[in-house]
Amino acid sequence: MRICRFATGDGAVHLGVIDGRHVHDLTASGLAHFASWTDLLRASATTPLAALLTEVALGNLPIYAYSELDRTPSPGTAHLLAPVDRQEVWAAGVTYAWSREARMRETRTKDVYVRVYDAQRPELFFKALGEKVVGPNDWIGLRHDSRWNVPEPELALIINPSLEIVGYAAGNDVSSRDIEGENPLYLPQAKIYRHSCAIGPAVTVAETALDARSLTINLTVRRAAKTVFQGETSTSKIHRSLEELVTYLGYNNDFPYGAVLLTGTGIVPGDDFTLQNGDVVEIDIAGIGLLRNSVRQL
Ligand code: DO4
Ligand code: MG
Repeated sequence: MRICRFATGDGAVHLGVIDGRHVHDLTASGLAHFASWTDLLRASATTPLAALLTEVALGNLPIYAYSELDRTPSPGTAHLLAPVDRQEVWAAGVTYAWSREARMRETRTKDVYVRVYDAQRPELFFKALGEKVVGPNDWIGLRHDSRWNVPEPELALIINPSLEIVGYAAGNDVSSRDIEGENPLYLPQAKIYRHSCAIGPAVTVAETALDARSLTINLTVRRAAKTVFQGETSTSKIHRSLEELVTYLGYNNDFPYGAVLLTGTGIVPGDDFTLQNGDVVEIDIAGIGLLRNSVRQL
């Protein structure tokens, strides 16, 4: 069971449930919990998402072809949006051995990465305000002051205000490796800037998803129709439990609109690879969906 957020042709934002090649417009039902993504996440704190979705009579709702929504965002046309509105997006780091090895090569301060991988407390950092997250088919940006940029394909946990994991999506924690590598204190600049976070294409409801700890994640980067990078990992390689990451996120913190937590990258392209203007990045998580974004040099 998958839920998407989309813009209608007149610019309104609606929620929809994906049913094969079609999307039923949940917001058109007039039910208060389908008015916005925040409303739905809040409602899921008392009634499970799957129950909220089965209560609605889909046959009476306006219907869109998924292919009609799955296209480059442009004003005046209906298109998919990131499944995020007011939620803060946080990210975990160095949760896979591949990420730990890559950080140690790029940095002059190697021990911080070794220590955090095995420490009791995970690395968690703020990534984006919900309103700044880009969705499927939008562009992701490359900082003008960086020469070494990579996509980071990550399983995104969709969390409600009660800190329950209610869904999953694909996320891209786009990062500047040279800025982070110069000094770990530069991490926010390596991670947070215009169009540095993409999430989508939709949310798979947790109760109906496959086991989140055995999902295959594929990353493909295309350049002028050629594949210039392809890599694969599995969420089974995450060095911590998903619940542990969420528990630390929630310590002494409140998320009244819910939150998103990216769970770290398990795929890092070779050290001679950097994204370029015009590349296309695809993150495909089996059973969750394919997030495709073009790349733009800022
Ligand atoms: O430690 C810096 C960030 C690492 C990260 O974003 C990741 O492992 O995914
Ligand atoms: Mg990351």
